[in-house]
Amino acid sequence: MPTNASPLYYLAEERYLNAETKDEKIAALEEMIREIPKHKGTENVQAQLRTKLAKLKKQSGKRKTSKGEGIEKAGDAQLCVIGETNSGKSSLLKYLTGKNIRIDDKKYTTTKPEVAIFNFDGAKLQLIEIPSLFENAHMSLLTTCNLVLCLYTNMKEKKKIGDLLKRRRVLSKTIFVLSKSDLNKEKAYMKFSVQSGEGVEELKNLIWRKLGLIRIYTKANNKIEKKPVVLKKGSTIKTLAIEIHKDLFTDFNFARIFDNTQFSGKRVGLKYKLKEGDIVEIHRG
Ligand SMILES: Nc1nc2c(ncn2[C@@H]2O[C@H](COP(=O)(O)OP(=O)(O)OP(=O)(O)O)[C@@H](O)[C@H]2O)c(=O)[nH]1
Ligand SMILES: [Mg+2]
Repeated sequence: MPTNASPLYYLAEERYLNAETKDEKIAALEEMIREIPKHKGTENVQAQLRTKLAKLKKQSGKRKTSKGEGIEKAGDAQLCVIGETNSGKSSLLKYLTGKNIRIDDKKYTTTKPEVAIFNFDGAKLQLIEIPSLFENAHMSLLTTCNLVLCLYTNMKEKKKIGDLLKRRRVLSKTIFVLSKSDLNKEKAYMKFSVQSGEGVEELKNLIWRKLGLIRIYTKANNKIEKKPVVLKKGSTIKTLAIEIHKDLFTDFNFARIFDNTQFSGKRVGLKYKLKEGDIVEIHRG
């Protein structure tokens, strides 16, 4: 396991391990190589990853790397927003991120991927609107992103985009959401409206749960850091210590966990499994 790897590295690694096709494996490996911290300690792992990638590419006859339209990953996770034209993709991006994006009831207003960062209680989620022309170059972003949000306003749209996502093998990381619920009285598991605000909080929470990430707050000198460290669900104190600074791991003595249970303040070791919202104070030896 590489030291100081970001949550995105682990998500890519998980995708690599669960990949069913060579193309998915290649995309996941490319991401692992992008995300792995570049220092001496990881040189061996980097070399192993590159060898695996070269072998896979040779087998699948592909040499060119897909750079996802040159959009650099940023933040703690990357989400693609897809849907038929006029389904309200830009409106959702604007609502969540505040970015001034062109919104219009004319068809195909967005022709290039729109990128904006959504700050979700300290976690930074990169949102990308996929233009509804569904060009291959844009659709390749679906493979490497962490989550796909599929907006639809009726069942016909849901079926059409659902089929596209199935062919791209990204259904398992897709959330289907009925948009414009102020106009649309159709029943849906998840629906929202940027007009009335209905369902937006529920949608944010669902996104967070589906990403499988947790926010951990560090405490030092009696002060709780406002900005959380974002980790993969199931991470331990060890992952946290390495993520903050490798010295914290090598000098580790014990940690204290502050939470809303009766055990708040208890001492724990490196193997302790963290949970969403934990406040952690690390003590060096
Ligand atoms: N009533 C209502 N109108 C909405 C809502 N969301 C978006 N709209 C309207 O729907 C139209 C299309 O919205 P956009 O956000 O531009 O849709 P889009 O999916 O980005 O469309 P393209 O980029 O053109 O493919 C605009 O006129 C929006 O004002 C909503 O929640 N309620
Ligand atoms: Mg748009």
